[in-house]
Amino acid sequence: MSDDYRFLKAARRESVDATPIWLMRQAGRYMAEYRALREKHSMLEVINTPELATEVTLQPINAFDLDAAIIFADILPILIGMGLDLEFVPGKGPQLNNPIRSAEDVTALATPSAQDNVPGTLAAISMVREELNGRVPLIGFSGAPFTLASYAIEGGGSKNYVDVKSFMWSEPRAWQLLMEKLTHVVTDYLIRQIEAGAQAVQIFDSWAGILSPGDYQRNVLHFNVRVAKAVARMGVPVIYFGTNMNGMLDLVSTIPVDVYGVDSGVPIDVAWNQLGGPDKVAVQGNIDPIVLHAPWNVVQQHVDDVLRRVGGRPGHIFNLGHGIHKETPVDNVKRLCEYVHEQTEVEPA
Ligand code: 1CP
Repeated sequence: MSDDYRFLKAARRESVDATPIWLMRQAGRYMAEYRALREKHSMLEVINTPELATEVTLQPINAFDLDAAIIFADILPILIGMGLDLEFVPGKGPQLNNPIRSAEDVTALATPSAQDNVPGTLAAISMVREELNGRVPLIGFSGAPFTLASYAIEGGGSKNYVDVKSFMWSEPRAWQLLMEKLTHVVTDYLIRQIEAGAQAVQIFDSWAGILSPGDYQRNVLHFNVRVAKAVARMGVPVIYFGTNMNGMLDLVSTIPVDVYGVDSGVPIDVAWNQLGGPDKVAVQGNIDPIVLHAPWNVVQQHVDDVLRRVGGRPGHIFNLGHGIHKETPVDNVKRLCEYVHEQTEVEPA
C-alpha cells in the first residue's frame, strides 16, 4: 500500500514496526557528496535544475537508513518571483539586495503561482518520486509567512530582528498586507508541491520564537492557521516546526496540523502534553543537533532520553531539534539512524 510507510503512519499516530527518523537539512554541507556537487554548481542552480536537486535529495537516502526524503530546495527562492533579489553569498548565507523598507514596497510585491515562480522545484519533486520508486516517502516544505517576512524585511539572517519587529509594530496595515501575500504564496506553493508528488509537507517557522507570545498571537498565528487549514484539505500530513517556541506551545497547538516539530529546549513528553497529548497529535524531534558532535556514548544518552520519554507511544517521528550542523561527523549520523531503529524495533506478531 502506498501509504504504508513508517513515517506516514507515525504522522497519523498509527503503530509502526520501528520509530521513523529523518533529519532537518539532511542534504547539505556535512556530506562530501554534497560539497563536491556544490563546487561545480551554485545554490540556486542546484535548486532550479531538477536533475541536480534530485541528486542532492537522494544523497542522504543512499548514505543512511532514513525513513523520509525532503526535497532539496530552500525557503527563500519563492521570494524572487515576489520581487525580491535573492542571492546566496558564498561563506555568508542568503542575502536579499532590496529588502522591504516601506508600505509601498509591500504593495509592489507580486504573488505569482508556484508553477511560474519555482517550476524547477515542482519538477524536481516529480523526478525524486520517480527515482525513489517507493523506497521512502518524500516531504515538501515551505517557510511560514512570518519567517519569510523576517528575511524579506531584514534582508538576510538577523541577530535581534529589529527591522522586522519595528515594521510589524509601526506599519500595521502594511504588515497585514505582507502577511496576506505571503500566506497566499505559501499556501499555493505547498498545495502545488503535494500535487507534484510530495507525500507530506513541513512548514518551517524557524524564527517565530523571537516574538513574545502576545505578538505571535496578535500578528502571526492566524496566518499559520489559514495555511494549515487550506493545506489540510489535500489529505497529506502537515508538520509545523518552530524553534524557541516552548513558552507558547498552547498557541502553537491551535494551528491545525498533524505533527508538531519540537526543538531541544523542552523535554519531548512535556511538549507533547502541551500540544494536546499523544491521543490527539504527533510530535517530531528533538535532540540538539550539536549533540552529533559529541562522542557516541553521549549521543546515545540523548537518544535514550527522548525514546524513554516517548515510551513507545504511537505518533513519534525522530528528528533533531533544528537543522543538522554543517560540520557534523557523518559516522554519527549513520549510527544515529541505525540506533533509533534498533532501539524501537517491534517484533512482528
Ligand atoms: O533538509 C534538506 O535536506 C532540504 C534542504 C533545506 C531546507 C529544508 C535547505 C537547503 N534549506 C532549508 C530550509 C531553510 N532555509 C530554513 C528553515 C530550516 C532551518 O531553520 O534550519 C531556513 C531558515 C533557510 C534559510 C537559509 N538558507 C539559511 C539560514 C540563514 C540564516 O538566517 O542564518 C542558509 C544558510 C541557507 C542556505 C542553504 N539552504 C540549504 C542549504 C544546504 C544551505 C547552505 C548552502 C550551502 O552552503 O551549500
